[in-house]
Amino acid sequence: VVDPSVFVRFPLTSGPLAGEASLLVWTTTPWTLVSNTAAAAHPDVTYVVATDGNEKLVVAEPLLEKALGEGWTATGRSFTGREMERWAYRRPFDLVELEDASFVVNADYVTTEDGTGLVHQAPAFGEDDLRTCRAYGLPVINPVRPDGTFEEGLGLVGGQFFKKADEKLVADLSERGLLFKHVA
Ligand code: VAL
Repeated sequence: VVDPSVFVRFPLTSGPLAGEASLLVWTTTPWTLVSNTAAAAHPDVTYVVATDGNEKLVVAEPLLEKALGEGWTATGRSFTGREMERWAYRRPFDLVELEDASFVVNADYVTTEDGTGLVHQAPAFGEDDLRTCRAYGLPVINPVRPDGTFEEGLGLVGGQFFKKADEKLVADLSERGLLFKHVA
């Protein structure tokens, strides 16, 4: 089974681009977006604000073309990952309770090989994520039970097997205009 990769808009709610641009965040495990606590940026990478004339997305400079494709250009505004630290965003799903989270963290393991240079963080499901998020005092959210199903009462994923939830979650992101790209 090849994991799908999804590119998701995380609308910024604090910092200089609040209400104006979204982080474009990449993940290969959409079902873990329910447990998102942060988005990781490399402190030394330059991130650009790109536009298609309609909306603005933040991506790592070296990945602009690869991530966004034709029709997107840099606006001239850029920030280092270090400057973006703690910018807050609206998380993709609010199915579980979460406080004092949903902001940009810095992590050295983020690369500019694939994706957008902004990596979705779910500390319950990744070692790097756990280490990174711990350093920021972020909680570990795990709504998946030992049998691999989501806890009941979690809206569109409640009771579902985690891998099966991918499809529903991606469809929901798409309906809400948050899905930029889905590479199956
Ligand atoms: N960070 C990883 C991802 O984006 C997981 C472990 C959540 O797919």
